[in-house]
Amino acid sequence: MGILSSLKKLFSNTSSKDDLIDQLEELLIQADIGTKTTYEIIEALEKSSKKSISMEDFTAISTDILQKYLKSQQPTIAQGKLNILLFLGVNGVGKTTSIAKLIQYYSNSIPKEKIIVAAADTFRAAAIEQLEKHGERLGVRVVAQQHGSDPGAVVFDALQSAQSKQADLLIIDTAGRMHTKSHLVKELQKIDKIIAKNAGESKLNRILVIDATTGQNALRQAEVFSEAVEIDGIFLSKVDSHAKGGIILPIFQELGIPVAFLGKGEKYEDLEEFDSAKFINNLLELDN
Ligand SMILES: Nc1nc2c(ncn2[C@@H]2O[C@H](COP(=O)(O)OP(=O)(O)O)[C@@H](O)[C@H]2O)c(=O)[nH]1
Ligand SMILES: [Mg+2]
Repeated sequence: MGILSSLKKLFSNTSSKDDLIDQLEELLIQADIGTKTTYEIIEALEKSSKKSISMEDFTAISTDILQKYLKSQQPTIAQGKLNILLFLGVNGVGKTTSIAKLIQYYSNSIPKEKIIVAAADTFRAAAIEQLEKHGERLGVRVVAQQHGSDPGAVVFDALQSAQSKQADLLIIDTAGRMHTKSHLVKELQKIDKIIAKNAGESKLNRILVIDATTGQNALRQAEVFSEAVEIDGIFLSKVDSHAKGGIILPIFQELGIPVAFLGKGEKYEDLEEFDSAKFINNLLELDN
């Protein structure tokens, strides 16, 4: 049962304010928005001087509170210099797919010959092929080396290529093997250093891809990647699934990372700029 139908049932069947608040608490916990936000909403409801709470009261109070912890921020593309998007995230969250969506998105404003993609997930041969296929279909150049080669070397190559072609946008795909945290952190720091050293006058945005279906584990992922490098924004993927991605609230509260984009399917056009009002409506299922 969705949140909305549960809410409707709750508001029509529950007469006591205390009972209602108890059950709302349960529903909010299920929405993955984190305990902090849940308790803030519950406290506000308890403090309300009204004898009974209507569905409208609840949505007004929770929307206000949720809004505080949702920040939208898309990477700005600087003119006349190289813009770099470094894509990070655990294997399978949707990095490569999301990169393909962004190539399509940016190719509205940037000529395709000024966009380059780097296949720095060298761990799996299939990952390189997957990116090359997208590059072919979308008509952009993919810089890649052999399977198993050093990701740092791929990034170095891609930076050279971007500079010699005076590219406007370089998007870097990476591997996100979480088998050992220290290995992952080291590898990412190395890539980050290579960019800092060799990217000249460029603008770097590090985008962490979070899979909306991951639930609470996503906060842990965000913590680990933030430990390695500074994260500038989140790409929240798979919002088309049953999961609504409430987890971005605790991530913003704990780490202050804003959300840039939502991925809503497997096609190139299944991309949206993050809009907090729309996100809250979807989270509370208020629109349908
Ligand atoms: N439904 C849905 N599936 C997605 C989305 N983004 C990625 N996927 C799927 O998730 C799987 C892993 O994606 P991939 O881009 O290879 O992840 P990576 O390992 O992080 O590069 C693939 O089957 C994708 O088609 C999305 O927004 N919605
Ligand atoms: Mg990939």
